[in-house]
Amino acid sequence: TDRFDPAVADRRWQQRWEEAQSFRADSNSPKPKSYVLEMFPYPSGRIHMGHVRNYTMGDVLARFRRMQGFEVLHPMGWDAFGMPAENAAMEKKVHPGAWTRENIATMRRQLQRIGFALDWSRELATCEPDYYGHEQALFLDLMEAGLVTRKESEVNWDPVDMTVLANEQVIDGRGWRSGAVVERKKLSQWFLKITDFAEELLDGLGSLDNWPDKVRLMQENWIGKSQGLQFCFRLATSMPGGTCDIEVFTTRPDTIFGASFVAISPGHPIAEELAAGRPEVAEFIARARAGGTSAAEIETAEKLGFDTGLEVVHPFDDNWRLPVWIANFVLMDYGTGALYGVPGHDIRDYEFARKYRLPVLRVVADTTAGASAPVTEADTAPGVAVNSRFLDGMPTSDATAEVIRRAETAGWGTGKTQYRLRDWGVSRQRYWGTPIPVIHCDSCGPVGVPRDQLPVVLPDDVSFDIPGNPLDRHPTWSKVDCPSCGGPARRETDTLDTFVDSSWYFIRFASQPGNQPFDRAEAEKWLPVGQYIGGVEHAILHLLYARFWTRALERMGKLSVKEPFEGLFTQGMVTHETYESADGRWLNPDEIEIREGGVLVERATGANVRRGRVEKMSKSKKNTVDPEPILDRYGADAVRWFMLSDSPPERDLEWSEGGIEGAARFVQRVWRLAQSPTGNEGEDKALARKVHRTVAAVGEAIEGLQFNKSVAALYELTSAIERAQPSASRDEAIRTLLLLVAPGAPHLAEEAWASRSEDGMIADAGWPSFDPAMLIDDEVTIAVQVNGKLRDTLVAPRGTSREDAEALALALPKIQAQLGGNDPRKVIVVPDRLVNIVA
Ligand code: ANZ
Ligand code: ZN
Repeated sequence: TDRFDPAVADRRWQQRWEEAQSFRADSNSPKPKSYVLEMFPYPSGRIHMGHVRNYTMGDVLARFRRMQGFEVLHPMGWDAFGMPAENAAMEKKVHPGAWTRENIATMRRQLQRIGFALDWSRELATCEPDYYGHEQALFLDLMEAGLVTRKESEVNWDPVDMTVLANEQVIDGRGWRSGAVVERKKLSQWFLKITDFAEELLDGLGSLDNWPDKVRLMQENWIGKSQGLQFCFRLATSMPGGTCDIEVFTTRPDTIFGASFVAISPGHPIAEELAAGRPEVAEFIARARAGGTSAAEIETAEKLGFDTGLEVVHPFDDNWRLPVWIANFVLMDYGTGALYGVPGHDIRDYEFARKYRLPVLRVVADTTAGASAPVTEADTAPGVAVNSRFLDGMPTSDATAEVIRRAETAGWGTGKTQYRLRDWGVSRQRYWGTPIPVIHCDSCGPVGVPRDQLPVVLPDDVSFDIPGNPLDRHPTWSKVDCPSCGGPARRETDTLDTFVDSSWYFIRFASQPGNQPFDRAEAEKWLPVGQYIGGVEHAILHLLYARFWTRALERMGKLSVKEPFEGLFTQGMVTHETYESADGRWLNPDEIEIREGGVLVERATGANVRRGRVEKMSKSKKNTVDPEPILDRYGADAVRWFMLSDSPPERDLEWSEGGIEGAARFVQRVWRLAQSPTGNEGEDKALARKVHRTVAAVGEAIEGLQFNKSVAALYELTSAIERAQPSASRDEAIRTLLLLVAPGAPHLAEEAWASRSEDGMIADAGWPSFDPAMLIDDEVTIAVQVNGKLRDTLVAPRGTSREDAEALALALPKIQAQLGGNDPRKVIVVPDRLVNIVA
């Protein structure tokens, strides 16, 4: 047939691959192993273009590796716990489980339509007891290894809904449902001791050569190692010598003579002590606690302070007193929950000092001459110490070392390495998550659930009619006997952060026995993941937690892998124009029509539409394009091809009608070539060389995840074949073309392969090799100038003689036209480069 029909072919080959179990990963295969993984999706409802792009990239690599002779593991599953399912339960009255499983079914069917080379036999969903039960076992392992702690920590509290809110549920300081101003509230919660691994996690970044630099840098900053000084201030009212009243941590000991106040967190024990006796302090603390707990919320909130009236003594001067304030920007769980403020050189301190009229001193300047320059904004750059007594003139780093040295010698402070990284709070006061396998007993304290009672399964009979955690109000679920003393006890009703689920799914993909989380020997055959592909939004949390989890398993002797992801690639987003109606509504591309002259109108009303910016596809801007109708119309390969073709994969890809149509045309062009008669004779050396070059270029591009480059090389080869005369070389070129397009357009490749009566499926074919000798260019392009001006070029064999080059140049029609029938006065030839004709 003269047209490739994806409606028939897609289905056919998907079925064949399925029947042949082509993409099943055999852990016992003697072949070298390759593990290709894309971040597994959250089953939100339907596949979106971002998924399609992400999974197409991984698929091309997985298919390429398979053709290269690797045993490939390319699995798929579902990050299935989380808030949206509970929101759906509250809004639509469907059970989170039913909602999630239905979405999984839809999205699985959609992914299958795109023809991804996935090992579906390893599919998993984190919301199934068969997954989270093993996670509970791992949690118990961590508990036994001392890597789990329970401590008080602040959560976002919605005082109207009387519920804990996730950070995402706090919008501009208010609860997303109630609109009430959110408060910070202390709760006892479970933490994983990721801080024990801070140095290791930082160090390990150095070995991740195949990670983007920007991601490594983001992790480094997140871990935030800083060298500083921890020391005690003595209250002016306490006796001199040895008293530690307020301990502070600073990374800038060099600025100690610029201190103008000491600030403590609203949660600091001294603040709480003062509040007990003074209602105005209690009232201030309540006010300071309003607003969310996220760093961004605290950073942007207005600075609030309360002068306690207390004073402390400067460590270098017994007569120097500093006032003690309670300030909302001081975090309780960082450093010591207290600091000394240096408004001249710290942005937050500056803002605070201006508001409360505290002194602003300059103690750092570019040079000693700048000592009296006024401070008009916090000057955070290093320089030399000024107005700082014995430190004057010292560069910042020396001054820092000097203060630490003096503090340590005199015994009032110690140099300290500090990490910004906090322990990982994993308690969520939610239903749709992995139940934390702990039982609380009044006499025994928290006790791990005995392993033979795992999994602790979520109860199905829950209601979402009122806010809060349904597990808390379930009539029976939490009432259990203490596993230790047998007395009445209470099941933990917090569930695990969903980032725990995604911290080890790649291990479970590699090995999934029924009786344990994974089989060590089998998992180690596959791990680490060779290439991990996903969104840059996971650059910090997910990737850091997974690294931690892997190292924790390693430390516990359960896995000898230190880094889970050897290669990481963060792909760009899929974007689309936005459209806005005359009355300011965002319109979906479906709702508009292009009239003559490119004028956009709203289909329903005929009113003009404003073309907005190109932005990431999102529901809120209504600029999404649903992949499914596109698949119906163009077939899987055109969609896949477009995802690969238009932009470098790390950049954004703008969805366009023209782009998908171009991809669809390419599919048909390849198909038409494949239908040309075979059995031709004769050699076409130029074409053969082009084929070898393309094999080399496409292989190198896919290896480097530069899919757009591989596409460009294939466009070139296709055009070259189209231009060539029938020959044995051309037959061979078409065959190779099919092998090269197979990772990107596998249905087309299979259908064409079969139509040419090739053996077996292309999915089982080997990647073509190339002859390096054929890569060397033996033709050159020679510039032809007339009177020094470029007029034309010619292609000639390398090493063409001066005489031949001159003759070829003079025979060019454009040059003859330039000469107008006259003989040239002189001809200068630079062999293989240039012919210059002087007329
Ligand atoms: C004096 C000073 C002077 C500071 C100066 C900075 C600049 P990093 O570098 O992020 O680790 N700090 C200490 N504990 C804090 C807390 N619980 N909440 C908020 N801020 C706190 O930050 C360390 C710096 O953050 C410390 O150094 C302290 O302010 C502040 F020109 O001390 B600095
Ligand atoms: Zn007990």
